[in-house]
Amino acid sequence: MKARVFSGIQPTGSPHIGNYLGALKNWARMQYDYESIYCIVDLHAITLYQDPQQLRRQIQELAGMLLAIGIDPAHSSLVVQSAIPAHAELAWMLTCVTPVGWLERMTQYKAKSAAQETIGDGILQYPVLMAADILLYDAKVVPVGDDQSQHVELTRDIAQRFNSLYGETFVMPETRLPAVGARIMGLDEPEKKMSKSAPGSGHAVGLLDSPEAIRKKILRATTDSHPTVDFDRLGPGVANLLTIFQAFTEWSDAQMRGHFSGMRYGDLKKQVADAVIAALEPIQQRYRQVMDETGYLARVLEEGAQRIAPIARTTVEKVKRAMGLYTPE
Ligand code: ATP
Ligand code: LTN
Repeated sequence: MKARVFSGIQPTGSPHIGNYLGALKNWARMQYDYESIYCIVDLHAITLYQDPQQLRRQIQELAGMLLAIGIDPAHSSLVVQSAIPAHAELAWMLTCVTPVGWLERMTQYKAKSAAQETIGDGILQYPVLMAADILLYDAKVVPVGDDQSQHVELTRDIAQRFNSLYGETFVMPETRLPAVGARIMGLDEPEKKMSKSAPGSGHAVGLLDSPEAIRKKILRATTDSHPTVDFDRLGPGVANLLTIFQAFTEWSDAQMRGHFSGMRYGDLKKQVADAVIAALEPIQQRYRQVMDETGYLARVLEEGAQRIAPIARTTVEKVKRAMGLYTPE
Protein backbone atom coordinates (compact mmCIF):
# COMPACT_ATOMS: atom_id res chain seq x y z
CA MET A 1 0.00 0.00 0.00
CA LYS A 2 1.24 3.51 -0.82
CA ALA A 3 2.01 5.85 2.09
CA ARG A 4 -0.29 8.81 2.41
CA VAL A 5 0.52 12.46 1.81
CA PHE A 6 -1.54 15.37 3.11
CA SER A 7 -1.10 19.10 2.63
CA GLY A 8 -3.18 22.25 2.68
CA ILE A 9 -3.28 25.76 1.32
CA GLN A 10 -5.38 28.69 2.51
CA PRO A 11 -7.84 30.35 0.11
CA THR A 12 -6.65 33.78 1.23
CA GLY A 13 -5.85 35.19 -2.19
CA SER A 14 -4.17 34.44 -5.44
CA PRO A 15 -1.35 31.91 -5.00
CA HIS A 16 2.17 33.11 -5.83
CA ILE A 17 5.44 31.57 -6.95
CA GLY A 18 6.44 31.06 -3.29
CA ASN A 19 3.44 28.77 -2.77
CA TYR A 20 4.23 26.99 -6.01
CA LEU A 21 7.95 26.44 -5.46
CA GLY A 22 7.66 25.82 -1.72
CA ALA A 23 4.75 23.41 -1.79
CA LEU A 24 2.52 23.00 -4.85
CA LYS A 25 5.22 21.76 -7.21
CA ASN A 26 5.97 18.94 -4.76
CA TRP A 27 2.26 18.18 -4.44
CA ALA A 28 1.97 17.55 -8.16
CA ARG A 29 5.18 15.54 -8.24
CA MET A 30 4.38 13.33 -5.24
CA GLN A 31 0.86 12.34 -6.26
CA TYR A 32 2.13 9.44 -8.37
CA ASP A 33 4.16 7.85 -5.56
CA TYR A 34 1.81 8.42 -2.65
CA GLU A 35 -1.88 8.30 -1.90
CA SER A 36 -2.40 12.06 -1.91
CA ILE A 37 -4.92 14.32 -0.23
CA TYR A 38 -4.74 18.04 -0.96
CA CYS A 39 -6.96 20.38 0.96
CA ILE A 40 -8.18 23.96 0.56
CA VAL A 41 -8.18 24.98 4.21
CA ASP A 42 -11.02 27.47 4.45
CA LEU A 43 -11.38 26.97 8.21
CA HIS A 44 -7.78 28.16 8.58
CA ALA A 45 -8.46 31.15 6.33
CA ILE A 46 -11.18 32.50 8.66
CA THR A 47 -8.73 32.80 11.57
CA LEU A 48 -8.33 36.28 10.06
CA TYR A 49 -11.49 38.02 8.80
CA GLN A 50 -12.39 37.17 5.20
CA ASP A 51 -15.11 38.85 3.18
CA PRO A 52 -17.64 36.00 2.66
CA GLN A 53 -18.28 36.60 -1.03
CA GLN A 54 -14.61 36.92 -1.73
CA LEU A 55 -13.80 33.78 0.27
CA ARG A 56 -16.36 31.76 -1.70
CA ARG A 57 -14.80 32.96 -4.96
CA GLN A 58 -11.25 32.35 -3.78
CA ILE A 59 -12.05 28.75 -2.85
CA GLN A 60 -13.25 28.08 -6.41
CA GLU A 61 -10.32 29.87 -7.99
CA LEU A 62 -7.81 28.05 -5.81
CA ALA A 63 -9.37 24.69 -6.71
CA GLY A 64 -9.00 25.64 -10.37
CA MET A 65 -5.38 26.65 -9.80
CA LEU A 66 -4.53 23.38 -8.06
CA LEU A 67 -5.80 21.49 -11.09
CA ALA A 68 -3.88 23.87 -13.35
CA ILE A 69 -0.55 23.25 -11.58
CA GLY A 70 -1.03 19.55 -12.23
CA ILE A 71 -3.08 18.01 -9.44
CA ASP A 72 -4.75 15.11 -11.20
CA PRO A 73 -8.06 14.00 -9.67
CA ALA A 74 -7.36 10.48 -10.93
CA HIS A 75 -4.34 10.35 -8.58
CA SER A 76 -5.20 12.80 -5.78
CA SER A 77 -8.20 13.69 -3.68
CA LEU A 78 -8.80 17.44 -3.84
CA VAL A 79 -11.10 18.64 -1.06
CA VAL A 80 -12.32 21.68 0.83
CA GLN A 81 -11.69 21.38 4.57
CA SER A 82 -15.10 22.61 5.78
CA ALA A 83 -16.86 19.94 3.67
CA ILE A 84 -15.57 17.33 6.12
CA PRO A 85 -16.79 18.03 9.68
CA ALA A 86 -14.28 15.58 11.17
CA HIS A 87 -11.52 18.23 10.83
CA ALA A 88 -13.18 20.54 13.34
CA GLU A 89 -14.25 17.62 15.51
CA LEU A 90 -10.75 16.15 15.88
CA ALA A 91 -9.30 19.64 16.36
CA TRP A 92 -11.34 20.01 19.56
CA MET A 93 -10.15 16.69 20.94
CA LEU A 94 -6.53 17.63 20.18
CA THR A 95 -7.02 21.09 21.73
CA CYS A 96 -7.69 19.30 25.00
CA VAL A 97 -4.27 17.62 25.01
CA THR A 98 -2.29 20.68 23.83
CA PRO A 99 -0.60 22.99 26.37
CA VAL A 100 -1.22 26.68 25.58
CA GLY A 101 2.52 27.33 26.00
CA TRP A 102 3.27 25.19 22.94
CA LEU A 103 0.94 27.33 20.85
CA GLU A 104 2.20 30.65 22.18
CA ARG A 105 5.70 29.71 21.06
CA MET A 106 4.73 29.36 17.38
CA THR A 107 6.49 31.92 15.17
CA GLN A 108 3.46 32.39 12.92
CA TYR A 109 1.22 33.00 15.94
CA LYS A 110 3.62 35.61 17.28
CA ALA A 111 3.79 37.40 13.91
CA LYS A 112 0.03 37.30 13.22
CA SER A 113 -1.04 38.26 16.73
CA ALA A 114 1.43 41.17 16.84
CA ALA A 115 -0.33 42.65 13.79
CA GLN A 116 -3.82 42.48 15.40
CA GLU A 117 -5.50 44.73 17.93
CA THR A 118 -7.58 41.91 19.37
CA ILE A 119 -6.30 38.40 18.89
CA GLY A 120 -8.91 35.84 17.87
CA ASP A 121 -8.66 32.50 19.64
CA GLY A 122 -8.55 30.91 16.17
CA ILE A 123 -5.10 32.37 15.52
CA LEU A 124 -3.78 30.59 18.60
CA GLN A 125 -5.61 27.34 17.77
CA TYR A 126 -4.55 27.42 14.11
CA PRO A 127 -1.79 24.77 14.44
CA VAL A 128 -4.08 22.41 16.36
CA LEU A 129 -6.51 22.44 13.44
CA MET A 130 -3.57 21.80 11.15
CA ALA A 131 -2.52 18.85 13.33
CA ALA A 132 -6.07 17.50 13.05
CA ASP A 133 -5.92 17.81 9.24
CA ILE A 134 -2.77 15.72 9.11
CA LEU A 135 -3.55 13.16 11.82
CA LEU A 136 -7.08 12.47 10.54
CA TYR A 137 -5.62 10.70 7.53
CA ASP A 138 -2.54 9.03 9.10
CA ALA A 139 -0.43 11.10 6.70
CA LYS A 140 3.25 10.03 6.67
CA VAL A 141 4.53 12.94 4.61
CA VAL A 142 3.54 16.62 4.58
CA PRO A 143 4.93 18.67 1.68
CA VAL A 144 5.07 22.34 2.75
CA GLY A 145 7.28 25.41 2.59
CA ASP A 146 9.82 26.09 5.30
CA ASP A 147 7.49 28.41 7.27
CA GLN A 148 5.24 25.45 8.09
CA SER A 149 7.94 23.09 9.43
CA GLN A 150 7.37 24.30 12.97
CA HIS A 151 3.67 23.43 12.72
CA VAL A 152 4.44 19.91 11.49
CA GLU A 153 6.86 19.48 14.42
CA LEU A 154 4.08 20.59 16.76
CA THR A 155 1.76 18.06 15.11
CA ARG A 156 4.25 15.34 16.05
CA ASP A 157 4.40 16.63 19.63
CA ILE A 158 0.60 16.63 19.88
CA ALA A 159 0.40 13.12 18.39
CA GLN A 160 3.03 11.83 20.80
CA ARG A 161 1.30 13.36 23.78
CA PHE A 162 -2.02 11.89 22.71
CA ASN A 163 -0.47 8.46 22.17
CA SER A 164 1.19 8.49 25.58
CA LEU A 165 -2.03 9.55 27.32
CA TYR A 166 -4.50 7.34 25.45
CA GLY A 167 -2.47 4.61 23.72
CA GLU A 168 -0.98 4.29 20.22
CA THR A 169 -3.43 6.08 17.94
CA PHE A 170 -1.62 8.41 15.56
CA VAL A 171 1.08 7.97 12.93
CA MET A 172 4.05 10.41 13.14
CA PRO A 173 4.12 12.70 10.09
CA GLU A 174 7.27 14.08 8.47
CA THR A 175 7.88 17.41 6.75
CA ARG A 176 8.95 17.36 3.10
CA LEU A 177 10.68 20.53 1.91
CA PRO A 178 11.83 21.13 -1.66
CA ALA A 179 15.63 21.05 -2.17
CA VAL A 180 15.49 24.58 -3.62
CA GLY A 181 12.76 27.16 -2.98
CA ALA A 182 11.54 26.18 0.50
CA ARG A 183 11.45 29.87 1.40
CA ILE A 184 10.95 32.40 -1.38
CA MET A 185 11.31 35.98 -0.18
CA GLY A 186 9.31 39.09 -1.13
CA LEU A 187 10.73 40.80 -4.22
CA ASP A 188 10.42 44.23 -2.63
CA GLU A 189 11.57 43.13 0.83
CA PRO A 190 13.92 40.14 0.55
CA GLU A 191 14.09 39.87 4.35
CA LYS A 192 10.42 38.81 4.52
CA LYS A 193 8.86 35.66 3.11
CA MET A 194 6.68 36.13 0.04
CA SER A 195 3.07 36.02 1.26
CA LYS A 196 -0.39 36.14 -0.34
CA SER A 197 -1.69 38.64 2.13
CA ALA A 198 1.29 41.03 2.15
CA PRO A 199 0.48 44.47 0.77
CA GLY A 200 2.35 46.04 -2.13
CA SER A 201 2.11 45.34 -5.84
CA GLY A 202 5.83 44.62 -6.15
CA HIS A 203 5.92 41.98 -3.41
CA ALA A 204 4.77 38.70 -4.96
CA VAL A 205 4.54 37.22 -8.44
CA GLY A 206 1.06 35.73 -8.71
CA LEU A 207 0.67 32.52 -10.70
CA LEU A 208 -1.87 34.35 -12.86
CA ASP A 209 0.18 37.52 -13.40
CA SER A 210 0.56 38.63 -17.04
CA PRO A 211 4.03 38.38 -18.63
CA GLU A 212 4.27 42.20 -18.53
CA ALA A 213 3.43 42.33 -14.82
CA ILE A 214 5.94 39.57 -14.04
CA ARG A 215 8.70 41.33 -15.97
CA LYS A 216 7.97 44.64 -14.29
CA LYS A 217 8.00 43.18 -10.77
CA ILE A 218 11.21 41.23 -11.29
CA LEU A 219 13.04 44.11 -12.95
CA ARG A 220 12.14 46.27 -9.94
CA ALA A 221 13.14 43.67 -7.34
CA THR A 222 15.33 44.95 -4.52
CA THR A 223 19.00 43.96 -4.90
CA ASP A 224 22.10 45.53 -3.35
CA SER A 225 24.88 47.95 -4.21
CA HIS A 226 27.18 45.45 -5.98
CA PRO A 227 26.95 45.67 -9.76
CA THR A 228 27.35 41.95 -10.57
CA VAL A 229 26.62 38.47 -9.18
CA ASP A 230 29.28 37.24 -6.75
CA PHE A 231 28.41 33.81 -5.31
CA ASP A 232 30.72 34.40 -2.34
CA ARG A 233 28.88 37.58 -1.35
CA LEU A 234 25.21 37.18 -2.22
CA GLY A 235 22.84 39.77 -0.78
CA PRO A 236 19.34 38.47 0.10
CA GLY A 237 17.63 40.02 -2.95
CA VAL A 238 20.05 38.55 -5.48
CA ALA A 239 20.10 35.19 -3.67
CA ASN A 240 16.30 35.15 -3.88
CA LEU A 241 16.29 35.84 -7.63
CA LEU A 242 18.84 33.06 -8.19
CA THR A 243 16.77 30.67 -6.07
CA ILE A 244 13.64 31.47 -8.09
CA PHE A 245 15.51 30.79 -11.32
CA GLN A 246 17.05 27.55 -10.06
CA ALA A 247 13.79 26.24 -8.59
CA PHE A 248 11.93 26.80 -11.87
CA THR A 249 14.65 25.50 -14.20
CA GLU A 250 16.08 22.80 -11.90
CA TRP A 251 19.61 23.71 -12.92
CA SER A 252 22.43 22.26 -10.80
CA ASP A 253 24.52 24.47 -8.48
CA ALA A 254 27.45 24.13 -10.89
CA GLN A 255 25.32 25.28 -13.84
CA MET A 256 24.07 28.24 -11.82
CA ARG A 257 27.58 29.35 -10.87
CA GLY A 258 28.95 28.84 -14.34
CA HIS A 259 26.19 30.82 -15.97
CA PHE A 260 25.52 33.66 -13.53
CA SER A 261 28.93 34.42 -11.91
CA GLY A 262 29.88 38.00 -12.75
CA MET A 263 26.59 38.74 -14.55
CA ARG A 264 25.17 42.25 -14.21
CA TYR A 265 22.01 42.43 -12.08
CA GLY A 266 20.00 43.88 -14.96
CA ASP A 267 20.77 40.83 -17.13
CA LEU A 268 20.14 38.43 -14.25
CA LYS A 269 16.70 39.96 -13.74
CA LYS A 270 15.82 39.65 -17.43
CA GLN A 271 16.74 35.97 -17.41
CA VAL A 272 14.81 35.31 -14.20
CA ALA A 273 11.76 37.05 -15.67
CA ASP A 274 12.00 34.95 -18.87
CA ALA A 275 12.25 31.71 -16.88
CA VAL A 276 9.25 32.57 -14.68
CA ILE A 277 7.10 33.67 -17.63
CA ALA A 278 7.93 30.48 -19.56
CA ALA A 279 7.13 28.25 -16.57
CA LEU A 280 3.82 29.95 -15.77
CA GLU A 281 2.50 30.10 -19.32
CA PRO A 282 1.23 26.47 -19.49
CA ILE A 283 -0.22 26.75 -15.96
CA GLN A 284 -2.18 29.86 -16.95
CA GLN A 285 -3.44 28.16 -20.08
CA ARG A 286 -4.68 25.12 -18.12
CA TYR A 287 -6.28 27.41 -15.55
CA ARG A 288 -8.40 29.06 -18.23
CA GLN A 289 -9.45 25.67 -19.61
CA VAL A 290 -10.43 24.34 -16.18
CA MET A 291 -12.42 27.45 -15.26
CA ASP A 292 -14.29 27.36 -18.58
CA GLU A 293 -15.53 23.81 -18.07
CA THR A 294 -18.88 24.21 -16.31
CA GLY A 295 -19.47 21.84 -13.41
CA TYR A 296 -16.03 20.22 -13.55
CA LEU A 297 -14.61 21.79 -10.38
CA ALA A 298 -17.70 21.03 -8.33
CA ARG A 299 -17.53 17.40 -9.45
CA VAL A 300 -13.85 17.05 -8.56
CA LEU A 301 -14.37 18.52 -5.08
CA GLU A 302 -17.45 16.39 -4.43
CA GLU A 303 -15.72 13.17 -5.50
CA GLY A 304 -12.65 14.02 -3.42
CA ALA A 305 -14.77 14.56 -0.30
CA GLN A 306 -16.71 11.35 -0.85
CA ARG A 307 -13.51 9.36 -1.23
CA ILE A 308 -11.83 10.59 1.96
CA ALA A 309 -14.73 11.30 4.35
CA PRO A 310 -14.88 7.64 5.48
CA ILE A 311 -11.16 7.69 6.44
CA ALA A 312 -11.74 10.81 8.54
CA ARG A 313 -14.83 9.28 10.15
CA THR A 314 -12.92 6.13 11.11
CA THR A 315 -10.17 8.17 12.80
CA VAL A 316 -12.65 10.26 14.78
CA GLU A 317 -14.41 7.11 15.98
CA LYS A 318 -11.07 5.60 16.98
CA VAL A 319 -10.12 8.75 18.91
CA LYS A 320 -13.50 8.89 20.62
CA ARG A 321 -13.12 5.30 21.77
CA ALA A 322 -9.55 5.92 22.94
CA MET A 323 -10.67 8.93 25.01
CA GLY A 324 -13.77 7.28 26.44
CA LEU A 325 -16.18 9.62 24.67
CA TYR A 326 -19.70 8.43 23.94
CA THR A 327 -19.87 6.04 21.00
CA PRO A 328 -23.32 4.49 20.45
CA GLU A 329 -23.14 0.71 20.05
P1 ATP B 1 -0.99 33.94 3.82
O1 ATP B 1 -0.25 35.17 3.40
O2 ATP B 1 -2.48 34.06 3.69
O3 ATP B 1 -0.53 33.40 5.16
P2 ATP B 1 0.75 32.25 2.32
O4 ATP B 1 1.20 32.88 1.05
O5 ATP B 1 1.73 32.21 3.46
O6 ATP B 1 -0.61 32.84 2.76
P3 ATP B 1 -0.33 29.55 2.71
O7 ATP B 1 -1.66 29.23 2.18
O8 ATP B 1 -0.25 29.84 4.17
O9 ATP B 1 0.32 30.77 1.91
O10 ATP B 1 0.70 28.42 2.32
C1 ATP B 1 0.52 27.41 1.35
C2 ATP B 1 1.84 26.67 1.19
O11 ATP B 1 2.80 27.53 0.56
C3 ATP B 1 2.47 26.23 2.52
O12 ATP B 1 3.03 24.94 2.35
C4 ATP B 1 3.55 27.24 2.75
O13 ATP B 1 4.62 26.73 3.52
C5 ATP B 1 3.98 27.55 1.33
N1 ATP B 1 4.56 28.89 1.24
C6 ATP B 1 3.93 30.05 1.53
N2 ATP B 1 4.74 31.10 1.31
C7 ATP B 1 5.92 30.57 0.87
C8 ATP B 1 7.16 31.15 0.46
N3 ATP B 1 7.34 32.46 0.47
N4 ATP B 1 8.16 30.33 0.06
C9 ATP B 1 7.97 28.99 0.02
N5 ATP B 1 6.83 28.38 0.40
C10 ATP B 1 5.80 29.16 0.82
N1 LTN C 1 -1.00 26.15 7.79
C1 LTN C 1 -0.71 25.83 6.42
C2 LTN C 1 -1.91 25.31 5.67
C3 LTN C 1 -2.33 24.01 6.22
C4 LTN C 1 -1.63 22.77 6.11
C5 LTN C 1 -2.45 21.82 6.78
C6 LTN C 1 -0.43 22.39 5.50
C7 LTN C 1 -3.46 23.76 6.94
N2 LTN C 1 -3.55 22.46 7.25
C8 LTN C 1 -2.04 20.50 6.87
C9 LTN C 1 -0.04 21.06 5.64
C10 LTN C 1 -0.84 20.12 6.31
C11 LTN C 1 -0.18 27.06 5.71
O1 LTN C 1 0.32 26.92 4.68
N3 LTN C 1 -0.32 28.21 6.21
